[in-house]
Amino acid sequence: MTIRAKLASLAGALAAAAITLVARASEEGGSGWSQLNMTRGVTDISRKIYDLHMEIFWVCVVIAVIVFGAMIWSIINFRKSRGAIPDVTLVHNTKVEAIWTTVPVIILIAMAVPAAKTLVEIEDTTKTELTIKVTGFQWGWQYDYLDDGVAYYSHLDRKSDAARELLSGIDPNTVEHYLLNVDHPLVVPVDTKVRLLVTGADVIHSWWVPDFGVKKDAIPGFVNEAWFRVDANKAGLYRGQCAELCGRDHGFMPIVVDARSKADFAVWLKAKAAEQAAAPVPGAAPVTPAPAAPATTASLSAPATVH
Ligand SMILES: [Cu+2]
Repeated sequence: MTIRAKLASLAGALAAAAITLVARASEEGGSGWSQLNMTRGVTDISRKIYDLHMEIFWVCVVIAVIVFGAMIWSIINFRKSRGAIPDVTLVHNTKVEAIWTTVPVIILIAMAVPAAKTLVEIEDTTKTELTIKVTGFQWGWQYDYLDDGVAYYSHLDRKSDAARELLSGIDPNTVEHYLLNVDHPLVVPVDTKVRLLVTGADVIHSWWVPDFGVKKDAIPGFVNEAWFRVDANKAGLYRGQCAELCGRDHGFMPIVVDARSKADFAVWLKAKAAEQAAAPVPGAAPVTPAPAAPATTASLSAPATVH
């Protein structure tokens, strides 16, 4: 096989692989390319992260086209078989070296400024309205509504758990949201700045929900902060997974967030607090007395914790 034939067959194989990937992505819903890309998400921050990602992606594309274009053009036009003679005027040429040092520096600064701005916003956990402690453990999550006396565990749902057993005989394709469903989702209100205090009970885990643009390591002995504010009109279920290899069942500790309207959330929180006051969950945080005033939308929108 000549080199040319080998290259042709390699290019053919790559193109076929790319087509399969896009076709498969389109089957799974949404258009092909949007499935291959990051999600735009349902928070202001997730959209900013997405826009930043696209901006820098296009910078990379332009650089790649210019650099690879010049390279390929030079390789073809100045090949030895055409009798090309090396031009050494550019070797150790101060002017050229100054240009190809300055231009990348300018490009890097131009990219660093918007990236830093978004990063600062991501880290800004001031003026939060609800604080939830998230503890990752082998293998699940514990959610602790610090100001409301509500705490519970969130595990892989039973259907996925039964199907994933070795020789279970259950076809995973028949299980809805296989390995992406939990028994007790994290319930949060929309249009509310929710602060998460993320920690680990045993090894390092990572709380990751792509639609919120949140991925935070849960490290034993450390408390990491993260926050999100789900768009007011985007109530619904959002799924994520542990994103830090944490042991045998790392793949079996999904995350589900149930974003509800402020009123629905207030009702849920009150009911859950009453339920837990009646029968405290073993291992859960001590229950604080329920507030005298009923939890209303108004009391929710007022900042519970201001820093
Ligand atoms: Cu984990």
